[in-house]
Amino acid sequence: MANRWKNTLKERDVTPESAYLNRRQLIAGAAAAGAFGSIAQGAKAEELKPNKWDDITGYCNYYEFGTQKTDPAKYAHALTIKPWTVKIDGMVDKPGDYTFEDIMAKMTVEERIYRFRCVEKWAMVVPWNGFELADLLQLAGVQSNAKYVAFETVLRPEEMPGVHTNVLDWPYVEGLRMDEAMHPLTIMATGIYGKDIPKQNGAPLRLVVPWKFGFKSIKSIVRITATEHEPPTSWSKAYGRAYGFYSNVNPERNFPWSQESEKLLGSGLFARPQPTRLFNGYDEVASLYAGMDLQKYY
Ligand SMILES: Nc1nc2c(c(=O)[nH]1)N[C@H]1C(S)=C(S)[C@@H](COP(=O)(O)O)O[C@H]1N2
Ligand SMILES: [Mo]
Repeated sequence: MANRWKNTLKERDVTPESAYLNRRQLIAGAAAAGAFGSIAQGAKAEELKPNKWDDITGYCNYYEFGTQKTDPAKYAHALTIKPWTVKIDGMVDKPGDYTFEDIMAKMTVEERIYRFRCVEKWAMVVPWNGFELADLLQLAGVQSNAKYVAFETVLRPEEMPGVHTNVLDWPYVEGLRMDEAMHPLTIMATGIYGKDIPKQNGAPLRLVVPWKFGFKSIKSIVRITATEHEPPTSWSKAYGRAYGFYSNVNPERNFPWSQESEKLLGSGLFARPQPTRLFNGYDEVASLYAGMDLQKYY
């Protein structure tokens, strides 16, 4: 739906070519100007060549539709996404059921080309369309003493063949610390390549946090709760020793397996793995974790 909305803009439209091509200048410039934080793109734009549509939409993790990579593309068509409402509650001044249309009428959709890294060691580059989560939280009047944000995926057993197994506790839940949620790199994606986001990728709206392992980027969100306490997350409930609340991309993580390298999707069976980068290359988030032991807070 992304491009149907009149306030849709592309990064290219608002950013001079030279700035678009240079992340560091862009971020530094944005900080200096104090105004253009929303166009910050992160991780070396000049190197980012998006993966093909078929790779992005055909190789998915969405366990509600099955655990095979091709299951979501096969079964997610059954998901009803109209009408869609997101309940925003907890520590907000304007709690309520927000329809997808209400939200989209108020948000500015941009294109964000981001690296995306799954804990399974595959990576891809996705041209998302979406809006900053911070804008939605502000729309709901998030209160200044809220410390975390919790998210929940829709749960519809009649439409989701995978939820009849207990591979995870349903519904799928995730969470962010408030400063992570408010960071300009954190978006709610509603499209890919300028088209509506496919159901297998989390239609009609899903979180994208490019510096964290992919499982933090929760799909098909129906509830967002501002809270004082760190919320439970599906993968830490399932296997907390491996998958903690933070789950920042980190080449030094070595449990349950080494995260030292990754392989770009579509690069071919015999392509060489490439080194994993701390925070998936989005160095600008490092300050969020200053003084934290990333081995302890994994
Ligand atoms: N609700 C829900 N969200 C989810 C998942 C899931 O199984 N259910 N899988 C996660 C994992 S492990 C990854 S890697 C990404 C995959 O997103 P993609 O299929 O769009 O590439 O979605 C994440 N969000
Ligand atoms: Mo993942």
